[in-house]
Amino acid sequence: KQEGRPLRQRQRLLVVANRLPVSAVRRGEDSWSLDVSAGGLVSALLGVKEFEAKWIGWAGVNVPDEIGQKALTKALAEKRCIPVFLDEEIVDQYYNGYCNNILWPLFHYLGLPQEEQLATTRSFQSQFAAYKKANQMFADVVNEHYLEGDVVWCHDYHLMFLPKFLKDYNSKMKVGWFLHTPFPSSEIHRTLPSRSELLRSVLAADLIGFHTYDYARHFVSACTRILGLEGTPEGVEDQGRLTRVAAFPIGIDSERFIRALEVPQVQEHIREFKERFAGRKVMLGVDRLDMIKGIPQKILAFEKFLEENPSWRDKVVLLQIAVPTRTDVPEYQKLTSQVHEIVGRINGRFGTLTAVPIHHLDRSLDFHALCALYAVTDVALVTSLRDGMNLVSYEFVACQDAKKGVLILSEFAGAAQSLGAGANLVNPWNITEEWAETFVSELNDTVVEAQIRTRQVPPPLPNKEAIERYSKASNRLIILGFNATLTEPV
Ligand code: ADQ
Repeated sequence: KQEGRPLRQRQRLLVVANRLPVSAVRRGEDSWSLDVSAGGLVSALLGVKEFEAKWIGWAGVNVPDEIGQKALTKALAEKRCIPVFLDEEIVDQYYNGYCNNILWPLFHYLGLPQEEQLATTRSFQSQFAAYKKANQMFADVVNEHYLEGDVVWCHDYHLMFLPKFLKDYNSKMKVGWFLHTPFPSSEIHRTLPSRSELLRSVLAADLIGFHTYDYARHFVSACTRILGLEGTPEGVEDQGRLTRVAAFPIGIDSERFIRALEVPQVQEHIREFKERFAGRKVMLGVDRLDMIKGIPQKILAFEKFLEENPSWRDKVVLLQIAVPTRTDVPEYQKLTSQVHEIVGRINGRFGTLTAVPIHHLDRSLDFHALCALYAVTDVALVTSLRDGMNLVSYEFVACQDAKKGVLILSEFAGAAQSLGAGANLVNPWNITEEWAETFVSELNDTVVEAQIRTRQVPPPLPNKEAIERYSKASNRLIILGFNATLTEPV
C-alpha cells in the first residue's frame, strides 16, 4: 500500500544485524572507502519497496578514535547505514567467543566446546557478559535512532538479547527477530547454560521468524519444555501475551543470476570453463570454509568414489571453492589445514602429470565467474552437516538454464525442505555407501538419463522460473510478515 508514496512518507524499517552490508576500509585519518557486499539479506531487501530501510550494525573494523568514528558515521549515512562501534576486546569475547565459538556450533548440532560445558568457567562467563554488553550497545544505537512507528527487525543469533533490551527502552516498539541458522532441538538448546535467559529475551519480540517450520517447532518446544510456557498454533504465550512464531523461508534475487548469464563476460567465462574441462564431468562445491558445510566429508566421499570407480578417474573433476571465514578462530584454522591435507592426498593418489581430480580454491570468486561455474556444472554438491537454508543450492538452480544438471543436497540443509523434490537428498555423514552410489548414478551416461534410469521418474531440477517465483514470494513474505504483524493497517 505504501509503494506509490514518496520515500519519506513510507514506513521506516530499521534492520539490525551484527554486520552492516558494507565493508569499510580506512584511507586516512578522516576518510573511508566503502564496498557494498551483497549477502542473502541484502538481496532479500532489494525488492521491497514498502519500507524505507536503514541498517544498524558493526562495520567490521575497530575505530578507536573519535575523528575516525565521526568520518565513518558520515560516510555510512550515505548508504543508509548506522554504525555500532565495538572495540577489539568486545569483538573477541562477544563475536569470536560467545557467537562463533558457542552459539554457532550449538545451533548446528556440533555441541558446546568442552571447557564451556562447565557454566562456571571464567571464559564462558566473560564471553556471555560481553555478549550481553554488545547487545546493549546495539540497543542503545537503535533507541537513539528510533522514531515512533518504525519497525525494528533484528537478525540472527548474535542479537538474542536485543528484543528484550529494546522493549525495556520502549514497550511500544514493534520488534521482529529472524534466525538465519537452524534452531536446534530443545534437547540441544537445553545444554546451554544461559538457555532460559536467551529464550526469554527473544520472546520479548512481537514476531519471531525461522527458515523452516521445523526450526520454529523446535523453538516453541524449547519454550514449553524449558520455560514451561504454553505453545499455541500461532506461537508462544506467556501470561496472556502472544509472541508470534512462524517460518519465513528466505530466497535469492534469482533475476540477478539469470540476467548475469547474458553478460558477455560471463559467456566468455563459460566458454573458457567448457574448454578447460572438456571431456570431464564437472562437480562443484561453493561454500564458506566452515565446519557446518561438511567440506571434508564431501571430499572424502569423492575420494571413495574415485577409489571404487577407476574408470571415472580421468573423466570427472571436483571444483571446490571455499572462502576462508572466521580466520581468527583456531577451529577454523584446523579445518583449513585438514581440508588442504585431504585434497593433497587425493590429488597425489589420483592425479596425473597433466590433470588433478580436485581443484580447491581458498578464496571468494567474483560474481561473474561464480555464475559461469554454476552454469557449466554437471553436479552441484551441497553437503552441509547443518545449514539454516543454504543459498548456494538456489543460485546453482537459477543458473542451470541450458544444462539440466543435478543437485546433490544434504538433507540437513533448510533448502532440502523447499528444493527437496528436485534434488538428490543425501546424508553427508554417510560417506561410505550412499555417496559413492549417488555419484555413480548421477555421473553415468548423461546425467539426466541416469536419473530416469535409477528413479523411473526423473526428478526435475526445480526450474529457474519456480525459484524466481519462490524467491520473490518468500523474501516479500518475510518482510510483509513483519509488516502485517507489527504495524497498524496503513
Ligand atoms: P551462509 O552460511 O554464508 O549463510 P549460504 O546461504 O550458502 O551460507 O550463502 C553463502 C553466500 O555466499 C552465497 O550467496 C554464495 O554465493 C556466497 N559464497 C559462498 N562461497 C563463495 C565463494 N567461494 N565465492 C563467492 N561467493 C561465495 C547463512 C546461513 C545459511 C542461510 C543464509 C541466509 O548459514 O544457512 O541460507 O545465512 O539466511
